[in-house]
Amino acid sequence: MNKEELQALVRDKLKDYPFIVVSNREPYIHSWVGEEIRCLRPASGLTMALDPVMQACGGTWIAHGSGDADPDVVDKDGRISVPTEAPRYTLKRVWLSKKEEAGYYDGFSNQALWPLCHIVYIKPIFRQQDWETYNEVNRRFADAVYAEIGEKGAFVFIQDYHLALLAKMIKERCPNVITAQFWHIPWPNYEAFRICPWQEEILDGLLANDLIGFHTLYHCNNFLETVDRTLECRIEREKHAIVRGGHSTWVQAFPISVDFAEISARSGREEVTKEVDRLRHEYNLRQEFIGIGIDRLDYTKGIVERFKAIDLFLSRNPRYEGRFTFVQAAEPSRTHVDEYKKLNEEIDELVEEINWRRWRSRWKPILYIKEHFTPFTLSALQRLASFCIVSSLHDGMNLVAKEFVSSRADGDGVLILSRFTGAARELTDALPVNPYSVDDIAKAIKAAVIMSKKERRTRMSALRATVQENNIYSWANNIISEIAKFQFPEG
Ligand code: GDG
Repeated sequence: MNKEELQALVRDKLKDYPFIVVSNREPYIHSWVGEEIRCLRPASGLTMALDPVMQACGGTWIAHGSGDADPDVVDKDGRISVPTEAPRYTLKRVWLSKKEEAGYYDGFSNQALWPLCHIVYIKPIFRQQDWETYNEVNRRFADAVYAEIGEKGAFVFIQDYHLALLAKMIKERCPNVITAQFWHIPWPNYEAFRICPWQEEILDGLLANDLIGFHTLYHCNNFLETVDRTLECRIEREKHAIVRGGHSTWVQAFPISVDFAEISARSGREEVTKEVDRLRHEYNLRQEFIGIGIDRLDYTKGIVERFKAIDLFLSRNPRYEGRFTFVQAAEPSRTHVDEYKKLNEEIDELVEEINWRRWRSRWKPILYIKEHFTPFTLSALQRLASFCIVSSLHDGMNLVAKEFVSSRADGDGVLILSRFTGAARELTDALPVNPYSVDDIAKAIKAAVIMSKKERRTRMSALRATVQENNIYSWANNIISEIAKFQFPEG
């Protein structure tokens, strides 16, 4: 499936119904840099995945306007056409106060739901005030959807855990919509989820959807089990449906992906070749082996374990000292949340300690760069790498793994991949690791650097075929084809 085929499908299946995407994070952020306004793409798996779909389908994307220049570039209704250089769809921004952001985003979304759904042994924090703000902000998004479609028929595609109550709120006011929600993070088992004091309200909100999607069948089954043990309802397992109060919600797995064709083509462009040269020169990346990691700075991504493994690998294999550098691109994330501040400090100290102990002349084992990169720089990093480590302790999918594979049009490079990512279920030609075992990751690094060119190429070719086949357009196609089976109410 490609972009054009998806466009044809949307024209055919959704006909004249508006296509609305709603998410917390916006796909383009406008910021002031001195006297100039710059537009940047956030480091977010969700927006990276959905932007090509929206570019293909058109429609309206409603999201929180988080950039300091966002209000300066929109019309009176908060709208702007994006991408600005070649507009394909409308971005409508919802404005939130600092207090709302603190309670809904930093608070309930990222200190309660995020650690609740990722089993990495960080205790969720449930504050009554955060929950109330989360409700209010979901209501603000519902108002924005209503302002956009009124009582007309429409297809509303809700994203993620920030908006668990939205479908119910929308349906109370917009009876002619069909809603689908994609949950981008894992859904834990019932035992884990039931500690949430508002578990029933969250499930009640989600079940207003006609369709709920997760990355894997395992997450779907966890969800069905949670609903079955929490609410009065009927589960039709063979149909993967939940029937409650006469309404059915279908629950299905749709493994998300990336724009393989675009990323693959980008990696061969002249700009990327120049960027590879610049990086080599600027950071003195002339070693025989370059490993890379690209992540939001998040405790679920297993960055600490990765660095300890690099240290262990060098202790066991001292002949690689000076011949190997690991480049970690880490974009700071959720910086107001205490757990993230702690992680930031922990990683800074760890890198400092490892590099201090091992440096020689101009060489250090870890090059830790904490900044936002452009997609071109990310492509360049991916191209110059001998291997990429994705060591998430728990991850819904992980797009970095799929982006690395897509960018290796040269057919080389090794992917070391945590077993606890959704991606590990599809990318079976990667080197699998248990990220809790530093020893396991260190052995995988060794395996990557000694792997023969023939084996690297065989594995990479299989990985590329998988991502090429199940790309982001196939993902959108699968969801939209399911939606099209519902009868759109007359509006
Ligand atoms: C959630 C789920 C699921 C990173 N640094 C920069 C940058 N990035 C981009 C990467 C990638 C994205 O951010 C991160 O995506 P992931 O999938 O790895 O992780 P989450 O953000 O946690 O995403 C995840 C995803 O949703 C989609 O459903 O896969 O499991 O947790 O695209 O390349 N992008 C730019 N500069 C950076 O410095 N431009």
